[in-house]
Amino acid sequence: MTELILALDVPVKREALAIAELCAPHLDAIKLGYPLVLSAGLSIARDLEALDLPLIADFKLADIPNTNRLIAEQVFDAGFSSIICHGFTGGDAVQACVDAAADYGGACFVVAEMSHPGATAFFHSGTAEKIAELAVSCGADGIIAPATRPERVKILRKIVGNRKILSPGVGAQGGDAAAIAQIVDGIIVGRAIYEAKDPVTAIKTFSSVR
Ligand code: OMP
Repeated sequence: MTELILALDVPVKREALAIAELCAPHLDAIKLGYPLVLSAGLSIARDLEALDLPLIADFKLADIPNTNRLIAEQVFDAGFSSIICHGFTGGDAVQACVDAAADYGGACFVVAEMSHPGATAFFHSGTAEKIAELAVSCGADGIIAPATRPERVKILRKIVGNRKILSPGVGAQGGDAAAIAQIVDGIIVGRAIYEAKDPVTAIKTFSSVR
């Protein structure tokens, strides 16, 4: 079954914890990034520990290898189980993230192509394909690919084989959950859940298609 991952981009700690607790029984993982961690700190991972869900750190690491490793180590030390990094930085920078993840028994996902409209300016013309190849050659656990462009995900799937594809862009960004759930390993959903009047009912609409 396709995993359901909540993007917890709620910048008020108290509200984020309440939504996470409410949604946790219906989720496979929670993804946290700058909006929440900049306001609540990395220790938010410990606050969410009791929910017993994998926590994905979405800082889209995009630095030199040494800096990527230093950031990744802090993230894993804080209790996260996966990191997301960019791939356009090249093989050595991605390898630093993959190696750091491996040292902690964690996972590393590489952004191959982004989901927003502007992403086509740089990720198309073969770039996403090259990044997906890089993710495979570095031994990454998988890639991030856009739910807003299932036809592109199919192309990237041919490159990454059975490595995981996690896909954001359903709901608020217009991607069709039912269509994308057939071809990826996990869908990442934020606003369509945490901004819903009833987040659990919203989750159930996503759960029903996977
Ligand atoms: P919603 O658009 O609210 O569902 O949130 C989507 C989540 O996925 C946000 O946390 C984004 O930062 C993230 N995301 C994308 O939307 N597009 C991408 O191409 C990559 C990501 C990501 O790496 O998670």
